[in-house]
Amino acid sequence: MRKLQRVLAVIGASAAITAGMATAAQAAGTADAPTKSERTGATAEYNGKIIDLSQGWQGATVCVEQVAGDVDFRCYDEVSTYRSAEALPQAEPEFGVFAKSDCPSNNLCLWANKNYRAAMVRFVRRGTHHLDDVDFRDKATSVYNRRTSNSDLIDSRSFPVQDRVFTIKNGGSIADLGLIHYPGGGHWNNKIDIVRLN
Ligand SMILES: [Ca+2]
Repeated sequence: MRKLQRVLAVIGASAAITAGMATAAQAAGTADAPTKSERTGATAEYNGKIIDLSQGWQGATVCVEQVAGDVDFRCYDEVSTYRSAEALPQAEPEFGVFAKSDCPSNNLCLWANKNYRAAMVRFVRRGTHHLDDVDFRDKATSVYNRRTSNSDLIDSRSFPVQDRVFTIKNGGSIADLGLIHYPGGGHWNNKIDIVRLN
């Protein structure tokens, strides 16, 4: 199953939908970017149960978007467990510390602390992802767009003020969004509400 998921990750979201997984894609908000009132929180499998990620991570430290299956995300509470399950290198500078290498190819990853540390959420499906669906709105401090196309990091603004959009190119990473200038003053730390994978 894991192998299949990796293969699908490479093929991409459109192929997954073609394979009859449109329902799962829509649940993740990738279809028509529904408004908040139309959306439900993302589902996640965590320690053998299904949780609603929008209501909190319940102790999880890393949540990984799934390409296929009954849930939108899979969450882990141990770094080592996550790395084993996802076939990532176990080497790490300090115990329990995340690293940029925890974000594999084709993914866009957000971390709660700078230098790619603390809680991490991983997205792989092309399209719009509302971070309040995964309880990560206004929480991202570092980002790695390990994809072959650019992605948009968006801070929602109330009409008539336009949303602020920061485009991060393919392969780009930012260790501290606090160093990125925000239009009109301030910085991008803890600002991102939506990510769009192109
Ligand atoms: Ca915001």
